[in-house]
Amino acid sequence: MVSRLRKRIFTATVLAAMLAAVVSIVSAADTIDPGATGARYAWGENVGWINAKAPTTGNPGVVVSGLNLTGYMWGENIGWINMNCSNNALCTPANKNWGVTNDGIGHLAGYAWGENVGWISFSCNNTPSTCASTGTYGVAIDPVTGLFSGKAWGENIGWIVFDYTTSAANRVKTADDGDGIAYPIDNCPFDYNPTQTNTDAGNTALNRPGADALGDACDVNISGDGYTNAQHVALGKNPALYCPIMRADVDGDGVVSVLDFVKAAQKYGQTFTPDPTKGLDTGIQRLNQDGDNKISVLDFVKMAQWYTKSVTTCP
Ligand SMILES: [Ca+2]
Ligand SMILES: [Ca+2]
Ligand SMILES: [Ca+2]
Ligand SMILES: [Ca+2]
Repeated sequence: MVSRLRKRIFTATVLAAMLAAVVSIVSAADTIDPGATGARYAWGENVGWINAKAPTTGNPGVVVSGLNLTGYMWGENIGWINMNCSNNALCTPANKNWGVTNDGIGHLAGYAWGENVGWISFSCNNTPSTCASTGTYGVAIDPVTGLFSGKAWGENIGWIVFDYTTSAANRVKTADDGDGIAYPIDNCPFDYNPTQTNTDAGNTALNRPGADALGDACDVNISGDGYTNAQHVALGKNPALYCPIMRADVDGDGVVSVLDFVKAAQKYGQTFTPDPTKGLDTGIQRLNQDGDNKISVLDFVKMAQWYTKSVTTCP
C-alpha cells in the first residue's frame, strides 16, 4: 500500500516536472523574426551586430509584450544583454525593478543590462534632463509592422542602432500578436487580446479620471486610480477595482494626508489635456480626482472624504 502510494507520488512528481519543463519552453519562446528572414539584428557602433533572437544556447531571445521586453539579446563581441530583471528574479524595489518597458503601443524606455558592458538606456526620457545633451533618442516598435527603429545608448559602448539599415531584412522585427485585430483598432497591438477589454474606459461615465485607450493587456493601471497593477497586487488588492483612496493618495505614501493636499494646491486652478495613450497618470494629471481635467475645489472635496485613510483599506 505504502509503495503504491509512493509510486503515485513519484509519478505525479515526474508529471509535474515534465509539465513545468513544457511550460518553461513555451514561455521562453521569443517573438523575434517571425518569418525567419534574418530580421533580428541591431548594430552597435563599437561592438558590432547584436542579435535579438539570441542564437546560441543558454538563454531565450527577446519577447515583446505591450508592457515590457523580456528575454535576452546576444552581442557577437559582448555576450548577453538581459532585457529585464524578471528574467532571473533579480527584481527588487531597491534596484527600481530595472528592465525595458513598452508603453503599450511601441515606445520603449527603461534599461537593459549587458553582462560585460553595463547599463543600456532605451530612451533619454529615463532621465529627461539628459535629452538636451544627448539629443532626443529612444527605441520604438512600429505597432503595424513590428519593426524596431531608433537608438539605445550603452554607458560603456555608445550607440546601438535599431534601424542601421533601411532594409527590413536586417532589422529587429517582432511577430504579430495573432488576435486578428489590426492597429489602431487593436487597443494592445503587441498582446493577444481578442476581447479588447479596457476596464478604465468606463471611468468617464462615473466622473472618474484615468480613462485611456489602452486595453487591460497592455495597461499598467487597468483601474485608472493612479496605483499600478503591480502596486495593487503587492498590497493584496484587486487591480481591476478603482480605489478612491489610492486616487487621493497623490504622493503615493500609502495614506491621504495634508501632504497630498499640498501637492494638489501647488497646481490649483490649472487645466490639462489627458493623454489617452498613457496608462499611468503622471504630473498634474495624477492630481485630478474627477473627470473634469482641472484641479479645482471639487478635487479637494473628493480628497477630503478620504482624509487620514490608508490604502490598506482598499478592496
Ligand atoms: Ca492585440
Ligand atoms: Ca485602459
Ligand atoms: Ca499620501
Ligand atoms: Ca478635477
